[in-house]
Amino acid sequence: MKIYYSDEHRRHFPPYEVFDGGKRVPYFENPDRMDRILAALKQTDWADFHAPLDFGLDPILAVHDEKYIAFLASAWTEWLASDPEISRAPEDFAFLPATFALHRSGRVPNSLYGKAGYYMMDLSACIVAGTYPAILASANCALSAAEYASANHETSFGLCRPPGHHAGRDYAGGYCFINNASVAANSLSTKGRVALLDIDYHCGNGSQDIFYERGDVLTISIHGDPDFEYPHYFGFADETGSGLGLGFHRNFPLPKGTDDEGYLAALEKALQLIKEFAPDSLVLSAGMDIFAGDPLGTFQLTQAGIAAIGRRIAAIGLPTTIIMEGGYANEALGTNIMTLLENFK
Ligand code: SP5
Ligand code: ZN
Repeated sequence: MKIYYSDEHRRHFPPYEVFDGGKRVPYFENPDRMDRILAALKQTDWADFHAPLDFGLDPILAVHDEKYIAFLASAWTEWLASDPEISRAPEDFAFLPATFALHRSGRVPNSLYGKAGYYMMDLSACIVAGTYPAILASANCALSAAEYASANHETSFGLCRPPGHHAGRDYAGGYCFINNASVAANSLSTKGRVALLDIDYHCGNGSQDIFYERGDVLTISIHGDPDFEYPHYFGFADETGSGLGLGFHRNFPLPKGTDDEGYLAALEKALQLIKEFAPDSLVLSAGMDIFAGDPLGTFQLTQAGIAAIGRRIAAIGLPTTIIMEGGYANEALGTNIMTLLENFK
């Protein structure tokens, strides 16, 4: 299997994030995640690693707001220039706002902190010196995987970091800046109908936002119910798209503690919808935070459950672009992703 990966992600390693209750904790979405996956995949005889191609900004700007991307590109250097305390020890800091826009008016502030509160939904999408090159490389991994899958009618893997599915058209959040899976799905949509299935533990609110009014890309997310889980404001079952997109978005919110059986029942329904849509290709947002014991999850999926998920998705027989999303039980992450992928090789 072709796997697209770049070491550029290492440049994005914020020293902390802020949890509920204002708790400052070490950054869960860390480079060690990739090291665990690389170690596991390098032990197989089927993982074929490639550096991503550079697709430039056009495919990114096809799904993201131009001013939002410009903010991501310049925020760190502007911040550094604005505050001598930061420039004395930049590696100790993460650029984050302390004021958020809530219901946005469309009036983008001119000030840097104003922009940050406008373009960020939470305190986890921290910007550091290397964030921008890392997110571009991550998007290029997704695009490279999509191009290979579509040209060869095969399954490929974009080993993306940072992840992407929480990033909307014009906002960052949940460790995500550029929505890698949506960038890939949008590029594939120029060649045919696309389904984007999101199995990360958290609702793929960014992908939902990006394709909400489109009928040519079916988006489906299976996740912890926003009634108790992040991202709190999106991912309810009655959100089904609007305008031309009405009926082309579906959410499967599941209870705390969902096990293999409960999860696979929801997956069957999602796969049935995908079959009815009859897409030409599939994008899979693959978050492994569904695994039992994930520090950010509550589901109880076993390794056998993850294998079954892979088997059932592979069985629908579509060329699939698999995109890495979350998963924070680092010790198990390599084995989990290998267990998922080996069904598609
Ligand atoms: C890509 C992805 O998986 N992003 C997830 C971002 C989740 N951020 C919210 C974290 C809420 C943490 N709750 C911790 C419970 C600790 N027991
Ligand atoms: Zn997640």
